[in-house]
Amino acid sequence: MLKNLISFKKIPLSNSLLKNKNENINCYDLKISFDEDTKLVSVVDNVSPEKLFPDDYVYDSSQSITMVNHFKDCAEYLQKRFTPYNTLEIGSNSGIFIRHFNPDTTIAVEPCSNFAEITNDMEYKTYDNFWGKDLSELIRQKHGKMDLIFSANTISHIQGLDECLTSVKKCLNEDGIFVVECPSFLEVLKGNAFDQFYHEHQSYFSMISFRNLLEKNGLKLFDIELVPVHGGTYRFFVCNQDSSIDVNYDNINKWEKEEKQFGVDSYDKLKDRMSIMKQNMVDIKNTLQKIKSENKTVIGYGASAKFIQVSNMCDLNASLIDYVIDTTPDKQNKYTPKSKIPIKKYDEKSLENVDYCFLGAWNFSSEIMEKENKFLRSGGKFITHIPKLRVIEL
Ligand code: JHZ
Repeated sequence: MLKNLISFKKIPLSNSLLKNKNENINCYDLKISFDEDTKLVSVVDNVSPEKLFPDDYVYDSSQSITMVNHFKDCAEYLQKRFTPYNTLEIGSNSGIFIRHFNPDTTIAVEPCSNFAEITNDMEYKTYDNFWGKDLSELIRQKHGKMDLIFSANTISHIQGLDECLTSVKKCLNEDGIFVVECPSFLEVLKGNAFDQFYHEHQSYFSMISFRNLLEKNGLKLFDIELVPVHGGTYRFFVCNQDSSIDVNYDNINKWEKEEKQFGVDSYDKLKDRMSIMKQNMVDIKNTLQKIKSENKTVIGYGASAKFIQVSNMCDLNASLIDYVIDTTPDKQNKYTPKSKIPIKKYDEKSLENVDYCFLGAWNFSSEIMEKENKFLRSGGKFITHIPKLRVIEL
């Protein structure tokens, strides 16, 4: 049974940037629900995947050194641990992970054709379709079953999880491994990261809910790790239900205990966490209003999907955040949807004459603090709202 956890009215799609300020934009209600049966927290579907992931999708995972290093290390680790002959990646974006594999035995799925083109040019056969029954059957017929299927920040974007998971199962060799990375819902809660709620993020997996879904679809969780990207990411290791692979019960039981203690499987406890998140939203607007009343310059750092959510959930606009800087060429010279904050190109002089930077890319805080040490040393300040609002200064 689905129960409403938190709802937001008229929220634009987080990556639907405006080319000009007066462009019309579609907004949709954002309703997050809790399923008492599977314990899954998810968006109540109301936007089609084609609208969410168009052929000019702007998010490029290669814009951060942290992510480039993360996926290189991950690729090397998985090849060493599982020695796969052939590999499939679901949701390959700009090829940040797949580039560390042999193109002759590796294929990819990426529905955003602007990104599929990049990996096709890198000689990785890339299907620019949405993952599901039809595509998985085509892949199985053409390429056979896979030793390794990898998917980062994509399974949590897919509507229709049962079809998604049975399609994975059908493409997996008897002793094949399915590795999934996605933000840990436990860490989302610990960080009060309300900005992780957006239409692209269909599911918010706890280990408990993900394991329930796997079991429902003939798959088994055999190990789990927490990796320190995107505010805390779970790396799930999955195999066929009847595979002989050893299950790491120590790890799994440890996380189950921690999740239960925190209340990720309890509707009432989750409701309490939502109240803390709501307070976080109020604090952001109040603080920005106060700082702006002192005539300070405040800009956003990183026009992430999360920044755009913060701007709309907290009802911000360019009178509170003058503009936001970002390194992604496809985001620059556009506006955040609805909140209409200009997005400017990042360069070495971007922080000159700036008093405060609101950390839109808070998940890259260490990378950014290191890069912007000069700004901090000259008295510049960062504002972060994770896990609660605070100013960072030297
Ligand atoms: P970043 C995306 O979310 C969308 P976003 C998606 N739905 C998803 O699941 C997660 O990723 C994983 C910029 N930047 O990675 C680059 C700088 O300008 O937190 C990005 O635009 N300078 C697929 O969009 C943005 O910030 C920098 O130094 O919330 C960060 O976006 C750095 C480090 C980043 O993901």
